[in-house]
Amino acid sequence: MTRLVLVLGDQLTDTLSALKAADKLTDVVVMAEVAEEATYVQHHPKKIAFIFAAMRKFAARLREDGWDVRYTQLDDTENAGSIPAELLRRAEDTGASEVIAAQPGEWRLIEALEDMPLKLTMRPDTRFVSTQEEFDAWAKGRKALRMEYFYRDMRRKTGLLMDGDDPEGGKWNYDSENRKPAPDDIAFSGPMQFTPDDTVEEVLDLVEARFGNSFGTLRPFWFATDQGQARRALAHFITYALPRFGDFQDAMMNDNRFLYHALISPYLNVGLLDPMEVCKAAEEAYKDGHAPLNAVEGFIRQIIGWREYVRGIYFREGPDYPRRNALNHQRKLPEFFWTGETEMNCLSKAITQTAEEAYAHHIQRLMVTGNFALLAGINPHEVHEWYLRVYIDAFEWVEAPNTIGMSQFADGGIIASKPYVSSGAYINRMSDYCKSCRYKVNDKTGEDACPFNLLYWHFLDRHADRFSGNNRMSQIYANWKRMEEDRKQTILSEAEAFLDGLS
Ligand code: FAD
Ligand code: DLZ
Ligand code: SF4
Repeated sequence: MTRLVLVLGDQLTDTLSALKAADKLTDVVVMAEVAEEATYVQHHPKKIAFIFAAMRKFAARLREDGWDVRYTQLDDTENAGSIPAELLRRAEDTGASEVIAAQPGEWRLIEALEDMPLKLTMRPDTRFVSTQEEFDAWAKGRKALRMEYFYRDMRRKTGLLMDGDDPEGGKWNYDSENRKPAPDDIAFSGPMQFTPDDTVEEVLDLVEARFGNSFGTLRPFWFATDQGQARRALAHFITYALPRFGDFQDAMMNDNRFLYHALISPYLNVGLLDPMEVCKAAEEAYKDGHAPLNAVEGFIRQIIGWREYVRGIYFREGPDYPRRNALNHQRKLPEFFWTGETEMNCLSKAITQTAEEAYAHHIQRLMVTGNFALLAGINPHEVHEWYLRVYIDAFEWVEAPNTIGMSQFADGGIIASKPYVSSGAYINRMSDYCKSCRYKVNDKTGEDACPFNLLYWHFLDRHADRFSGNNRMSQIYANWKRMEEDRKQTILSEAEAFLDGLS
């Protein structure tokens, strides 16, 4: 009896558990470009183009491999508009009554599949280092779910950078060596870029016609869209950027959008690269003496540490996680998040880059846009939707814990032991943004004061009940307490005036 094998736009992997459980001779693969997935948030056009192009190429690859693939393009007249509706249509065509799927990366879609009037076999998504059972067992009974301890277990499990039972070099974590400020120039020309082939061009035309008015520019489009290209992009990063990845991991520059970052998150997240393949390539570079330990450990930690950890949190916490708002922040997202038109240079640069590239690196996301949204008290759900829309690598399982948890403290401290907030001083230390800003980063009050300086104290003051008892924040609160009352009032009233101006 024919069964339907669902392959979603972020499940483009030969070894997908759904494909492994199916029979090439009798089962039918279903892939569909559907309006519901393309519009549940108004994605960046580059993200839609990337996914559709990669889906079309993967479907061709499956066909070459002997699979019967029923592929629906967005403009097909029979397109039923959603994944469940497409499955029902294909079930009618083929007489199938059973669907095999690998677990989707979003509760919304898991629930939609479970509601279908077809028998569903949902297999775990095995494209990760850790299983959910492993993560839940690790988390059970712990007072605090700190990533660092989970990461050490993943190092032991994978054997990556291990010297017997001990971490390579004697330390688990070399983060303290990875905080160098922006250098004068960067000796890396950026990620490998690919000229669109016919498949990509066709998709770009479709996306331009259907989603051309969404936030963000579609062209130029240079992302890898198949496994071969993604592997070349990875090799390019390992050769030319990994050796300095660690040193400048947290730096930001006006005139360099990528620094030494890998830009492989879209490829990992849709399944064109495998996390262990990536980490082994990095480990190899260390063993060959090509890249230093601080760079390779830092890079591997992001993938087997943070990436796996946030996924574990997303599925452990449940479908309500993106709706959490522990700090009761209610302000609307300022309009400049959609235009980049603000005199705050750091925000203008990060947002303009996001519109043009569908990419910003971690510190831009966390300490510029995220920091501002948290300090200004923006509703975290609006912040979450913004991140889910604008980045090419954004899928809820990875985006929501980073935004709701790490960046906005809206989960009440499950991920972050203290809020990631800073004044302008941090941005000034790690970037050259402040040099060309209309505001003065050293001014704490007055017309030219950097808004981050004002909002920083405003945030701490309005959340003193929650955070003043936090050991890691006691020094900051002591400084605030010591400040003269007049000065405090000036800071708070100037911050209020700035916030009023936002709406
Ligand atoms: P590199 O800096 O070169 O790092 C290498 C790889 O490590 C990345 O490709 C990524 O797979 C992994 N990684 C690094 N940090 C994280 C992290 N915190 N969580 C998970 N994986 C990580 N990442 C996404 O993949 N999708 C998202 O939607 C996403 N949303 C984010 C939202 C916020 C508010 C913040 C603060 C971070 C978010 N991140 C997200 C994490 C991180 O910013 C991106 O993974 C990273 O910028 C991707 O670029 P890169 O490949 O150049 O990364
Ligand atoms: C993000 C996305 C988009 C834009 N379009 C599609 C699509 O048309 N068909 C599809 O199968 N998947 C798409 N995706 C990816 C899904 O939204 C993703 O599988 C879920 O959000 C779960 O991670
Ligand atoms: Fe950003 Fe303030 Fe620096 Fe301007 S002065 S770039 S607003 S941190």
